[in-house]
Amino acid sequence: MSLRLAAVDLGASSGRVMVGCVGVDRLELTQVHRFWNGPVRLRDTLHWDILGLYRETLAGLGKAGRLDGLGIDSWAVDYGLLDGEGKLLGNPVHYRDARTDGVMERVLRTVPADDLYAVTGLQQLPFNTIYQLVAERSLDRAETLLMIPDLLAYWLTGRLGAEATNASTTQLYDVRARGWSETLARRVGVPAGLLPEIREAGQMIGPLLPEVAEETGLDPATPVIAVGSHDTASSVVAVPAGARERFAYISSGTWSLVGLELAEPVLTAEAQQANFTNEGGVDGRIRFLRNVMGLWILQECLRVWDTADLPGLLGEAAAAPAFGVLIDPDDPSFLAPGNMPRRIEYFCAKSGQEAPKTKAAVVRCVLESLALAYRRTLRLAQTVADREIEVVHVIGGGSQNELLCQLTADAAGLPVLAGPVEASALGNVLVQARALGAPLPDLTAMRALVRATHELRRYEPQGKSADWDAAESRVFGGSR
Ligand code: LFR
Repeated sequence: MSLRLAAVDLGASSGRVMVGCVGVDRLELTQVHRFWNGPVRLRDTLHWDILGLYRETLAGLGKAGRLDGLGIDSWAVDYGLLDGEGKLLGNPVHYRDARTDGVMERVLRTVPADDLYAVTGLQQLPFNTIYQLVAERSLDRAETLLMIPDLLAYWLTGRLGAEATNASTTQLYDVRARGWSETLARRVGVPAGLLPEIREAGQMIGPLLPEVAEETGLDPATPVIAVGSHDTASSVVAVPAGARERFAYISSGTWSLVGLELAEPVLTAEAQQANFTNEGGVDGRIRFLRNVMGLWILQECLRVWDTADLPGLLGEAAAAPAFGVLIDPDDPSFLAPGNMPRRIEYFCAKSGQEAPKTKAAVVRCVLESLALAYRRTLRLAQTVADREIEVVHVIGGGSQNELLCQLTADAAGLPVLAGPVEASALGNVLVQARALGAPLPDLTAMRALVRATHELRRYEPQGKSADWDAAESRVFGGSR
């Protein structure tokens, strides 16, 4: 028996509808529709184009053919607000928007960081939902908050709910009690009634609304299934790790999410100081990780240079001298969209380095700096969670970047296993398949299926660890 399942995966630059066929020894994905998903700047605000995405989702589902189920995942922290009649109050705002500038600092004056961490275990990022809500203008008219995948699921089914992995990224979710923290919500002025009931990945959301079935040509009984609706949670499902492997992962795309999978959150002062997050994973696992700025800096460079020739630039970057200019990719100046080559120049000026002179040198600088940030984060994860790492799985689009994978292995001093590329869509369909009765009892079985059906590429560490030590103290000094 083989199941046909659609994964709607809304990523940073594009959204896709993929059809997955899942059966015994079978896990195949086909992309049936791809569409643009960049932010829309309207006057001073960066928005989601949510209605356009809904339309494209329907168009993709219309091309999918017969389906046994469908699931939706997207990046975390962003949401839409509904009024009492279930109508959307404006276009959702993109997390890279400037409305949260300075908000985190303001909130922390009344709700101490220690209190927030003790309850939520979340890393401090200025765009966490909690800070977006404090900056929100429509809050007093809102009745319900829906994270983006839950909003689309609501439009497809009419059912409200909050999928747990994505809810866990809001900084309003109690990581140990596994539910909303109404106390925290109240402390920051968010009415607790705004937060809908939690649902777990694997739960049925509901069948399609008649108008959706009509527009897509799908059977109205097709179930929409809750998956790890935070894209990173779905990606981590598809880490092709063996049952007893002591692994770390880097979910590598626009962001690089670097960390470990744990059974329990680590809420120690050390974890908080290192700004590690304890996000909720599928099957109650904890994604103990840190956000590293990721390929975003490179993507923005390509946009500003108006070039699509990444392969050419990577070839030149591979041949460029090692350990030239280095940046801290997590410097806040790299967060908002903009002219990254110029921002790298500013960073260099600030840190007493000569700016890179060619595009290839910029690419080398970005990739080497990312590898350095991975090294530091992996080592911290290992110490703070007291776990040994023997292999690093790199999944997602960045697993295709051979230079970055090799630099990662070199910097970490560990073997890197690269692939699969389409990790979030794979994790999405795997969780659906299990919900529909496929013999995939646990994450180990799902991962074994990914491993059996996808080719992985192995990178062995090369070069001298001392060079990376020197580079690390050059960029980060003795600090964390
Ligand atoms: C990756 C991701 C990260 C999250 C960031 C913002 O796509 O979901 O996990 O921290 O985007 O939502």
